[in-house]
Amino acid sequence: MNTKRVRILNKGENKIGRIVYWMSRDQRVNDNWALIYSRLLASKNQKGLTVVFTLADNFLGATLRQYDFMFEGLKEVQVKLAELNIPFKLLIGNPAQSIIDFVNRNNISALVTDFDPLKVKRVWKDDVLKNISIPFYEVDAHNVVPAFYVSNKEEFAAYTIRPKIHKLLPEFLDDFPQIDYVEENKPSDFSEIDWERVFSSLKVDTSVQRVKEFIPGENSAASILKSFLHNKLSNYDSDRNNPTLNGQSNLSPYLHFGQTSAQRIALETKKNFSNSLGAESFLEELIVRKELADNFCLYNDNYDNYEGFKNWAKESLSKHLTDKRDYLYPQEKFENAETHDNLWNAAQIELLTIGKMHGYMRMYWAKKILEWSESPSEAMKIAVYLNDKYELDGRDPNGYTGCAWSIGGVHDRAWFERSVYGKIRYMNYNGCKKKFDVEGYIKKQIQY
Ligand code: FAD
Ligand code: FO1
Repeated sequence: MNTKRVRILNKGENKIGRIVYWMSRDQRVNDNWALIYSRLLASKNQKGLTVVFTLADNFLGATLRQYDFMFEGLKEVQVKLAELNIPFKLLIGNPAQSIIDFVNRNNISALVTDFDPLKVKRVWKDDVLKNISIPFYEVDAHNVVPAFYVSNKEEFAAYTIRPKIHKLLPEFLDDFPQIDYVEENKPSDFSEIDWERVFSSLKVDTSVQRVKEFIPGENSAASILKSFLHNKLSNYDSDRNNPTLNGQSNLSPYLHFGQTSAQRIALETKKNFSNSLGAESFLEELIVRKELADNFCLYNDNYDNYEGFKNWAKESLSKHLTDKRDYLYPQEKFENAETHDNLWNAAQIELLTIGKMHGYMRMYWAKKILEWSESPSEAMKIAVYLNDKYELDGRDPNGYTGCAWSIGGVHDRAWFERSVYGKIRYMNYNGCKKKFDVEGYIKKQIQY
């Protein structure tokens, strides 16, 4: 395993004992570098290995919809780990405190966790660092090229990070070793999880219903990938920006919860479909765009708010702060799809009902929130709030970056100036009409 995927958060004193993988972002057994590294440490120690997941209430505004999807995936993780004789523990309460107590009470000799650039995760890890003395490792199991290795600064745009990623792909797009059975674990290391009781004890917003379009879990992700590569990849480049077609992979909920590995998807695509028409643009999105989002969140602490925008954008937007808005809506008008624009409302209805808005519509959707809100910072707040409350794939670096791109021109260039938008790229209804059958898209959402 390429140890450049590992960052030592705490050297700590070495002792012989059980290894713990604190699973968080990458909630899967196959193709998971954090689990692979934990397995390596356990085999060196000839001691057992436990996987621990700390359950946080109301994670970044997540609702029943997302917790339901995540729980189903975690149940599958527990089953797959048991086949390898690895126990899975679900700890309730403050995640950092839960893991500190678990480590200090169970003679754990090293702690491994998966990399995540979000601020909330950094807080958890900092708390843990202050309260444990054993070695603590962070493994990037989410990106093909580790985010902390590909660049040590906030990248300006896709064109600046792309060459850095492409240069390193031959080294990091390598295959995954198998995880072998953990002899050292004993039956007493395992404990039952009362999933229903835990789920019903969650204090989450139950008004956002679970979705039925997407079957959660590692197995489902693998079959979605297979059918995408065989049936949709060849038309991906032409179809992916047409919201009336189902041309995208629909892998984002699985990537977000780590129920599939972007590296595995890239390996499959390159190995069996490299000459497919859509392969190149699919890999561009899956690797360059996605890893650019992690880079943005890793190095810009204001990734989720107006302050995170570039200066050129903030100057331009504030120059137009007092421009008259043709329409002005409060958050709940947006939330209830009650604007004057039936195309925008249809996109919001898709978000409310399906839990996954088409990628092209997300740009239009966020830019119109900028156009119809009293300020860009208010617009960013509303877009992030709605995105994280209703998107299955929300609460993700891709989402904060997507909102910042749409509203604040992050990773985009300045466009010719206009009212309200300033130099932020503009999109409008007529532009959509030229690109796809707007009426068809609206009808599809309304009848839903
Ligand atoms: P595909 O087109 O099949 O792409 C495959 C994968 O490539 C995606 O799953 C994703 O991991 C990556 N990818 C594709 N487009 C982008 C992109 N623009 N930026 C970063 N990675 C990308 N993506 C999320 O995962 N979660 C979000 O909350 C989210 N919110 C967004 C909000 C706005 C305003 C915008 C403009 C974009 C947002 N995106 C978000 C990015 C993109 O729209 C989604 O990743 C994509 O639509 C997911 O569907 P898919 O997996 O079927 O896409
Ligand atoms: N990660 C955790 O470690 N514990 C949680 O309880 C948890 C809940 C959760 C709910 C919704 C959601 O979208 C993500 C959630 N995550 C949780 C984090 C997730 O695994 C990802 O790490 C980040 O959201 C993306 O970086």
